[in-house]
Amino acid sequence: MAKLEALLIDVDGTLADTESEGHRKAFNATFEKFGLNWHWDDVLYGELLKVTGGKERIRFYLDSFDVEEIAVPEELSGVIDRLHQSKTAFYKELMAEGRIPLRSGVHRLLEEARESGLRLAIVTTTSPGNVQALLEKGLDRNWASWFEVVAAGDVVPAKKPAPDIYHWAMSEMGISPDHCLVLEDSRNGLRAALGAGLKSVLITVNEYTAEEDFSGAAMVLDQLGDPGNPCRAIEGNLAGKEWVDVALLKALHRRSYQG
Ligand code: XBP
Ligand code: MG
Repeated sequence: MAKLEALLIDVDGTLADTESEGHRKAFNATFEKFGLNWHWDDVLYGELLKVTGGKERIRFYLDSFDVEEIAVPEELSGVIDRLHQSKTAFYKELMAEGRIPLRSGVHRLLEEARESGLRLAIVTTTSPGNVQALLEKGLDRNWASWFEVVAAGDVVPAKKPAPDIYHWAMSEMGISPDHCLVLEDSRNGLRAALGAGLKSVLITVNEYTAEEDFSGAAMVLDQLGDPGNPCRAIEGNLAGKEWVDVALLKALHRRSYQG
């Protein structure tokens, strides 16, 4: 039976609740800067989050809602790219203010995982610069040394729920799915992981994903938890545990691959 060797970790919604107060605000600041009468409120943004990738999300919005044409078809990609570059700049400014902390248990579990010798990788749809902006505040300036691989954004042609980004990360690490456990927050992330042959996926839901279908996940929790701030099992049995630690991850991984 394969041993747990690596954690493959999603970013937005998993490491931190970045979507509403981070990405969504950065998109709205960009629309205002470009003089567009678009505004993504929380409810609309929850719908738009069904599409991963900021550029893809803008195009989905254009295709799905009756909004003013912003460019002729042959120029649309270039305009979307410029909007997204501006959005990413705004997002980095918001992250630099350090107002979006890591979710409960994230820092503790990552430290424990490193100390126990587990290999760590970031596997995210967001842009690489956004990972740095979040983690140099949330962890420390040496945040990159915590992770063997940072698989992010456009490094693959198809974003989650496509499995590409998980395949890419495992290929870079030279590791097979049965030695890995995934931390995710969304059905898109779960589908991407399962599609890449990763059978051990721990979900921590958030405001946008709490009602999604997580069939196939090893366990679904409200958060990773900390001593004094217990997590709650939505699907699965914590057997009295009040926070996620490496021992629990190893038990989940064993159960996922016991067959
Ligand atoms: C979440 C996403 C990203 C962010 C926006 O990624 O889908 O698109 O919403 O970031 P994950 P960008 O949950 O995989 O971390 O605008 O840089 O795409
Ligand atoms: Mg996510």
